[in-house]
Amino acid sequence: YYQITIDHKQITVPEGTTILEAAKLVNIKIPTLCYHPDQSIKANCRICLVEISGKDDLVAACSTPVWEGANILTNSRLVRDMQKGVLELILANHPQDCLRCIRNGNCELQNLCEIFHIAKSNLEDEVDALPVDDSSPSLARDHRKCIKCNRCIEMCQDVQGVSILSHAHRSIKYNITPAFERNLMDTLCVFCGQCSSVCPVGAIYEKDDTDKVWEAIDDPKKHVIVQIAPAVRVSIGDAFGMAPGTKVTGKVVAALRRIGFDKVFDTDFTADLTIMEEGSELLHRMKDHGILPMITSCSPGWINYIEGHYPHLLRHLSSCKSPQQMFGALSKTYYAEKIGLDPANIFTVSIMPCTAKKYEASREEMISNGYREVDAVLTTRELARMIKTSSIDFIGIEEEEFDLPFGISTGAGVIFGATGGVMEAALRSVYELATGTALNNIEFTDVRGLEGIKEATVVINDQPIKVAVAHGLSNARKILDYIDNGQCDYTFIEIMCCPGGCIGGGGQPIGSTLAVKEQRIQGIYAIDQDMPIRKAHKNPAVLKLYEEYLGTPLGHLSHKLLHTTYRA
Ligand code: HC0
Repeated sequence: YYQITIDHKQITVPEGTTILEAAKLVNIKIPTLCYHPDQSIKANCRICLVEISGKDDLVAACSTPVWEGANILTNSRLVRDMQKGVLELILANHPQDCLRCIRNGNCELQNLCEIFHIAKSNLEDEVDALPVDDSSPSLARDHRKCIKCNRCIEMCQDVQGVSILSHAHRSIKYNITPAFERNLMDTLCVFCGQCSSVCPVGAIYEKDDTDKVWEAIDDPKKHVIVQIAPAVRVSIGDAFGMAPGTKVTGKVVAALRRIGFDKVFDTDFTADLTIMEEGSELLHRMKDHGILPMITSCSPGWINYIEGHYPHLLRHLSSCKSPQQMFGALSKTYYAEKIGLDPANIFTVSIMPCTAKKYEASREEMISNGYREVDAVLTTRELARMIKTSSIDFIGIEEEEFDLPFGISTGAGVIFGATGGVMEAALRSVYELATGTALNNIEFTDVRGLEGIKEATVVINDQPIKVAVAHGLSNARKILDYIDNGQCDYTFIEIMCCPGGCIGGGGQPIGSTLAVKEQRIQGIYAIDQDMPIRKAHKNPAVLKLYEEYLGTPLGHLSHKLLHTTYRA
């Protein structure tokens, strides 16, 4: 332990504590910009400079460990002048069009400018005008706004292991970009959007599709329906200052009706349907010596990854479309028939925690009955903006229920939103469908939580079945390498692209730290626990859909509408 002094306050801290961490212990907030609580220390923005008293020396608080007798000043004249100077240098190379920026009001650089009262930079705005890359349906990059903090690179290289974003050039031309300054669409980017969720400014962000949705809502000829993904109900509250993990399902439903959607449905319904199809596919492969392990196919960033990086393993993927697309397919067929509308006049929107879902909806395979299955995908962040634009008091709005027939779901559907949830939901059903006996303990806790790769063994008809769950693409890669090396004895694997699963999706409210993700996961399992039905194959609306329309799981119509193929 070391005895140190910060701003004349004495404290004792363990060896290895940084000045930034020590200051936090005595409630002193040193400004930061490149620092992120879940990432490595980068120390490249220099905004956290502090003074070492008596030495006329400045050090970066985020990267400097304390020492015995250290006497640190965080609020001296020198510190304030230097911090403000650093900020002005960053601003000299940053467009000052905050009013038109997607991160206006939610930008770490803008916040610091407010704190330092920077009304106008003393330095001229020197920004060069590289064009905005809006080549992909998921993400846009505005090079001019990048402050070179490197958070996106760490996310892309270390956490996701896809290494699309990297450094280029030196000095004034130094840039963060894909190789050869290509557009994202011309790379193997998986569109997970994890870069956008750690970007402190508006340099990389979700493609905004809200105008498209407003246009459809305002068109009297269009019947506009919407589905909400499992993870959105425990995250959108963050955007309105609610505690992370708070369940706001009924409020989102009410808000969507106020916005003007004609029907409000639940993706959890088609998550249950996915279990019927995927569970049946697994049992079929196990019985008929099909390709094993079978791997889940509902996370679109994961699909992009395996298609781009491990195409020789595509036969391991389940052929099921994701719940988003199953919903879309049914909306243009079964639902259109049921309500007697021409599918050309049905506009289907989904609210997803995910930027890759925008790309998924745009794939040419995702056509049913001659129509695009999902017409527009909004991330949680975009929906929050629409709710604000509509002057809705989200915290005060009274809860409402989903519409029928796609509003009935089970606990199995909602846990899709957390890593391990699809596996747990599948096991709850596969066990009962295979054995014909009731499963008493339905909580498979071995596959829950934030550990990168989780394993479990389940005995079905006296046969031990080994399963695994991975989230975050660098963990997915380890599993794929086991399969490649012939070391894999798993029968079924769940892979989700984003760390934490969809609750940690790249389209979730800004500030989705590890601590926030943990709270969202608790929120998801709490909803499951409160549900009257917790097994997908017991969902009465799903059973009715098979009876009335689809026939049987893996049957002809199910195959046509609910399954897909992949691109090598
Ligand atoms: Fe997910 Fe999904 S669980 S991918 O994370 O399967 O985005 O929440 O909507 O489609 O249901 C995302 C979340 C979904 C889908 C579902 C799956």
